Amino acid sequence: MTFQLPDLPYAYDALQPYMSAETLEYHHDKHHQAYVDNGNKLLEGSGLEGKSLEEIVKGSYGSNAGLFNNAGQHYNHIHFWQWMKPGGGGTSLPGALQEKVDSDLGGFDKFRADFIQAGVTQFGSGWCWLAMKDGRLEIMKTPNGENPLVHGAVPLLGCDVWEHSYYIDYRNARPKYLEAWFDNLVNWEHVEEMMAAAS
Ligand code: MN3
Repeated sequence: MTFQLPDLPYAYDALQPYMSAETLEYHHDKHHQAYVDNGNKLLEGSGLEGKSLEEIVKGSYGSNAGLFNNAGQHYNHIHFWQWMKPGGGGTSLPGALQEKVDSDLGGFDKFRADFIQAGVTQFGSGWCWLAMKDGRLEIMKTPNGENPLVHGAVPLLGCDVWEHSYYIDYRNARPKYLEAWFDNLVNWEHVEEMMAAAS
């Protein structure tokens, strides 16, 4: 496949005041575009041309770092845009997701605290995740462009904790960004759809 930058599913200013138009414009138009452009260059001659994005991410992990970093970040960002929506967040999860969070993660409050803590404690650039592994929900964190796909799990929700995702709006206050993101932006219906597809 050839990597292509998807359109944002909302306007640049739709996630204000929690994520500014300036942040979204740079993050989508510059950072994600660069992963797409570099990924396409590195895909040529890699032996993974024609594979799905998931196959390219898994197939380059540990063997082609340049391609992996860019393909991984392309995958992560395609979903990151979908994992947010205007008027998202809140404390009420869709029913099937709530049940799974209760049984596997000790309830919503513990899930929220553990997810935010994973993002706060990811040293340097990376992501924190809700993922499905062996039929159970897990909280994970990964460095750089890595994601749960390369650890035998399926990502259901991920938050980008690279500084480019929050520095314009929150400066160095990563915990404040994570709390605002979780409480106000998460598209829980999309998370539940990904959980259903992974089950
Ligand atoms: Mn990013």
